[in-house]
Amino acid sequence: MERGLENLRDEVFRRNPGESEFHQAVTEVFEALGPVVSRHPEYADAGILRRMCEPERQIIFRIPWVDDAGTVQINRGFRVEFNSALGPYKGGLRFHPSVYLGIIKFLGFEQIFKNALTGMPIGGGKGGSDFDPAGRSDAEVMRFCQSFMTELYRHIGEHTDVPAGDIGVGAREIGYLFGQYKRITNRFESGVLTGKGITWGGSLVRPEATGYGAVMFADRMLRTHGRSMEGQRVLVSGSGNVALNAIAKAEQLGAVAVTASDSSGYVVDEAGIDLELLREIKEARRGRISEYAEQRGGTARFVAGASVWDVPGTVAIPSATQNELDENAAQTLVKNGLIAVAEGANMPSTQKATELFLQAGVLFGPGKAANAGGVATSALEMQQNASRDTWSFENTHDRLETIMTGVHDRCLETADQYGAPGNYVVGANIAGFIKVADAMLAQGVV
Ligand code: NDP
Ligand code: 2IT
Repeated sequence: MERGLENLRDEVFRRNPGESEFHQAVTEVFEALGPVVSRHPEYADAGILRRMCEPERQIIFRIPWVDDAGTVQINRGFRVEFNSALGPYKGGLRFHPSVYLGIIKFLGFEQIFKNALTGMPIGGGKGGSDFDPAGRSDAEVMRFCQSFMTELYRHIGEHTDVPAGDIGVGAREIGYLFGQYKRITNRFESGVLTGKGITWGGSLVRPEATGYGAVMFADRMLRTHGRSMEGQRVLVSGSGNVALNAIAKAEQLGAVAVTASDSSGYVVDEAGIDLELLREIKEARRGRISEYAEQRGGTARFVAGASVWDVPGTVAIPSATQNELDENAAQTLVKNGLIAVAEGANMPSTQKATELFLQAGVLFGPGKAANAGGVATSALEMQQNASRDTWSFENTHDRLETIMTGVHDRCLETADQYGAPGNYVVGANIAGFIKVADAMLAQGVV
């Protein structure tokens, strides 16, 4: 790493002790920026990167609520408004027991560059809570969401900060959050949240967009090498929003997706995942992945507590969570003939795993590029809300495809310009950084 960047990274580590995921996300960006700082001293002079690493605003709050047994529960809520150089803060909310400030800051930091890469007018932010929705009734989830929004509403708005979903936050939660926002403010302000239901301001294709986009990105990468998704054997991790829709798009493009997972283990289905069955179990019933193997019979088996990356495949779409794919897993995948990775999740590959993929010549699409289809379609939802319009599935899908192609090409061109041909990690980080940096330069020291 370049000397000035190393000093700055150390300063960021000192100012944000114990936030290992945030440190990891910052390190990845800094590793890529060497050629930029030497070519553009004006960025350092204006303190651009130092300002980028310090969120514009961080909100931490208490969320009291009463469970079905009548017991008072206390959770902690977060919203980190990281950077508004390109537009209102934009990024999801995560409800998971592992959430603390370091997770929200890593996600918010990634979001700045991801959102810039989409070409849409959106800044970067992220939020969430250590609330665990697993095993909670709908009524408990509703009371929790209402309490969460009772604080959050004063910080957000269609021109200020626009949250959406992430792990543990889907259509149900966005509905309860929107209802409470509307009640408190007495405004039907559709553009304040994205991922809404289709009859009250949501966009077609938003539910599918992240998984679809990640597979489109993989297809684009493969095409630069005269291949495509057709005929690929695809490994998907997770079985939530991103994973299910990655499996769907892989199948549409003529690939066979053979795996899915959750925190209890994975299933492998040699005949290809039966998406209808998996959706019924995971979406309709909020069940566990093991039930898939029980109900599918013959071709499928469930492996408890093991890594999905032990299964051989040619394309991997990690779609569960951060650091789910480590160096050992990467080694196994390469040995088994992997040719491409498109990260559906945020930072699913450890730094060592990423290096190993790049050294082995695996086509590697980092999350901030490959999973940008979700937030990009959120921006399309905001456009529809602002114009009080609703677009057809086909039109919105075409827009998503054009955006993903644009993200892909921008990464490749930038990697070329900065002496790292074919390296999407370098391309994504530099392209995202420059767009935000130039806007910050123009807007002065704020
Ligand atoms: P969901 O809550 O719908 O699904 C999450 C899936 O990942 C579940 O199968 C869950 O299993 C698994 N998972 C979560 N945490 C862990 C863990 N610590 N260990 C093992 N498995 C885990 O979330 P999404 O599909 O929306 O999000 C998945 C990833 O994609 C996240 O990294 C998110 O940040 C990223 N992402 C999401 C976008 C979106 O639009 N939703 C956009 C861009 C990125 P279990 O149920 O057992 O916990
Ligand atoms: O990580 C992400 O990009 C998301 N969870 C989606 C954010 C959004 O605002 O749609």
